[in-house]
Amino acid sequence: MKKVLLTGFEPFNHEPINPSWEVAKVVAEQSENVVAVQLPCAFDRALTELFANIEAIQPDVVICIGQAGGVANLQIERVAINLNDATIPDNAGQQPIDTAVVPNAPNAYFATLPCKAIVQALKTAGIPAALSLSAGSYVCNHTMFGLLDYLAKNAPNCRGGFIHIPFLLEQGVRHRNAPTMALDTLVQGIQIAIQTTLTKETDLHIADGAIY
Ligand code: PCA
Repeated sequence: MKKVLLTGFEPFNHEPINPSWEVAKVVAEQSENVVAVQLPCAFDRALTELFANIEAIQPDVVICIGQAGGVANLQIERVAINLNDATIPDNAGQQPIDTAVVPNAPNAYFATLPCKAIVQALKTAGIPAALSLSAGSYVCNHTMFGLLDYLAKNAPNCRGGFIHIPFLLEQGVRHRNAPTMALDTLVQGIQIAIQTTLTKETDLHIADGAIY
């Protein structure tokens, strides 16, 4: 059975919860091949803890999840860039500006998940989803870039990527007019992303009639 490492982040920026961790926990509880790990929202430790868990668990797939307050879809990230440019400090007080995630590494990596097939599967299930071409330049992009660089150099058969998710319903009470999504929908969405990854080695294309 293929092993999946699913990560979520601790809360940041004055939020009491982070939906990415709430979702990762439940998905792992419900599937025997999924291990959930909480990452700190901190530039340095997010990657050291991610790499230690990849070494311990030896997963076939790594999917990291993060909160993107203000989005209305599950955003399947296609690209990570080699740039840290934080507009707020992380939970350790670090605020890197215009630095590299990994010095002397490529400028960008593409996710190795079947991103378009995931979007199509989510939309078919009635869950709002979109491809995204930027994971930002904060801790999530940092984590995605570090993950893809690590996998390219150390575990080329392991596939990896990142999914940004909206606020949970309960966070909406603190953010007037911000889109929110129910926990059950997000859990189902991440389960679909995992299943699609495990069943599709290659991605879909518009020529296959894909909807994305
Ligand atoms: N979202 C932040 C970092 C942690 C999280 O859940 C981001 O989008 O960079």
